[in-house]
Amino acid sequence: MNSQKPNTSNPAVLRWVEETAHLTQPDQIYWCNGSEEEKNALTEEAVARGVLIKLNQEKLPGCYYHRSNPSDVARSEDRTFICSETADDAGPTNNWMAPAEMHTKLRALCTGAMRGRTLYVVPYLMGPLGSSLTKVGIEITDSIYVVLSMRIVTRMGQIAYEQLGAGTNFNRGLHCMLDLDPQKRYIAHFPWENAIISTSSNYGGNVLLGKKCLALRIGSALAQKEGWLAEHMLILRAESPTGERTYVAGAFPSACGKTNFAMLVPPPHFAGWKIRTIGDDIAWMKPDADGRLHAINPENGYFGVAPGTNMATNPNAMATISHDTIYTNVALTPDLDVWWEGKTKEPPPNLTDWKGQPWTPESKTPAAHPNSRFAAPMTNNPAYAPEANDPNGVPISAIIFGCRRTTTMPLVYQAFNWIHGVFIGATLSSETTAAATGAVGQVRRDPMAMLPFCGYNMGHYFRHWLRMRKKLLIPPRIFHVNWFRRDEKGKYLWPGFGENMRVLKWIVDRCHGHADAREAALGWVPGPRDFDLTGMENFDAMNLAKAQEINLEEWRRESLANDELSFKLHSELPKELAYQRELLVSRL
Ligand code: GTP
Ligand code: SPV
Ligand code: MN
Repeated sequence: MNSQKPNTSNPAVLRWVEETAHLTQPDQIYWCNGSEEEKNALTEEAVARGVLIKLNQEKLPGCYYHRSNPSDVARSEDRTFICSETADDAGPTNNWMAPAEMHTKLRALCTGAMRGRTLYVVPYLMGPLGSSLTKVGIEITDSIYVVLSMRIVTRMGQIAYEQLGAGTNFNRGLHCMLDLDPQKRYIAHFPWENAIISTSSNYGGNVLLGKKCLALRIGSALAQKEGWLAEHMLILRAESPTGERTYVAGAFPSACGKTNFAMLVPPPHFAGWKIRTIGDDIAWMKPDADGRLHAINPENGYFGVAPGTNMATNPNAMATISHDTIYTNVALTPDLDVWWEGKTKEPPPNLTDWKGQPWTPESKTPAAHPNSRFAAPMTNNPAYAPEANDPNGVPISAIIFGCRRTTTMPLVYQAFNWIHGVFIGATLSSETTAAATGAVGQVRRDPMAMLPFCGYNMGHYFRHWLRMRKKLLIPPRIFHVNWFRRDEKGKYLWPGFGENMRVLKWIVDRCHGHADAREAALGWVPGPRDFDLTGMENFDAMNLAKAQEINLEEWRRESLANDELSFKLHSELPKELAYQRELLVSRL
């Protein structure tokens, strides 16, 4: 390895790396440039050190496998802190610690933390080169797995120094793996310093600092100050057979279907419709001169959920991850192919599970961890939209709030207007998933799918959303969807995946005034003739009515459950949302 000389002359970068090296005392410093040769050399080294396993190169060219520590398999929300000046700035939905106190704690943990190790300097961009929204970050890490993953999910290397120039405005991210002891795990954000420190983890959103930490937590705090939105949203282009393009953003909580929706393949009845992916997890959106909200995807790759992904549910994802992908915590076949629950109907007879243990279909535990993931470049996606690289972003016509709820929430409804839409987003609730540590399947309030990602006071965040209306001549229409409602027997009421095209079509038609709707208690809903069921097997208007049912009794309970968050935010809750609550109750 021969990159112990800085590849930038930016004094602020040089000084910060020097200070950090002084603190962490690595054996050597490696300055990443993002080149192909560098990737090959680092990959080879990771394999030699046992950090990565080379997969079957005939079946999966350029693919590698990583197993994380079993105590380190998902985001740790209880160890995630917003260290703003006051607890009020972080608000009641975030963990807070005073910046000075957190710095003292972390300085102690990071002192000498890289002894005997390499300190990697990872410069990266969040956003296309040259966009007014794009941000520069530098992550200092002692994890070669993080370096190789950041190279996939961000625009990493020299390109970041190009955008930075002689400037001092870059996010300072420090990641020390330590010994992965959960007690030493901190994901600490310092919005006022544009800094992040992450310790004792080596997994996903905890350590790929450009993603949740910079693009969402620090990003949202910045967005509030600067008048834009940093959101946990997919971005897609829906193109009609006549070539009309509609851009849609969707906020669904973690593991609730963003990647799948962003890569949707329409069923045969919708031949001629094309869905293209701009982003699958994060949107940065800004009111533009045309009075519309324009969105960019700050990421350059997907860090997606493996379980459930297969040729029927998400063929575009399967193609995306067929080469040049890093897999984490999936299961392995004897010939070093990958497998996870739901990949094939019948599991292979013999596997090595995500912990490295032999596994057979009789085993009582899953072969792949439920939060096992892939990291793949977005240009691998057959449905990749080249607009993903457009510095001006794409104009958003619709925003969809999506949830995972077994009961209560209908398949789709539309907000009456922007403020009602903000209320719908603010009261979003969803069942917890394996994307974060802790219990799975518990309904919780997850406003705008941002509960774990809003870097400041949630009440102020709602106010920011409400104010955005005044900056928009043509505000996006707002919708709510739920692919996960079930019947009494536990069967999904809606087939989901490609069939979600039917919902998307109604949404797109509503944006252009092509589809009718009926006024219901929750908002506008499709009438029976406005929702295309042609070509569906075993699904008729009766099934749709069941998926769309609004049960007033359930909704009264839902309103009370929502009050819990309102009480928590009390004085900071914008009055508009209290009025919307009253209006909803009056309609129930
Ligand atoms: P994060 O990356 O954690 O933010 O997740 P995500 O929102 O991108 O969710 P993703 O698309 O990866 O889906 C999560 C899980 O839900 C996977 O197991 C999918 O197979 C499953 N899923 C996605 N869409 C649907 C759907 O329409 N119906 C059903 N039943 N399951 C779905
Ligand atoms: C999420 O949890 O919403 C993710 C995965 O997208 S992680 O990058 O681990 O946060
Ligand atoms: Mn996500």
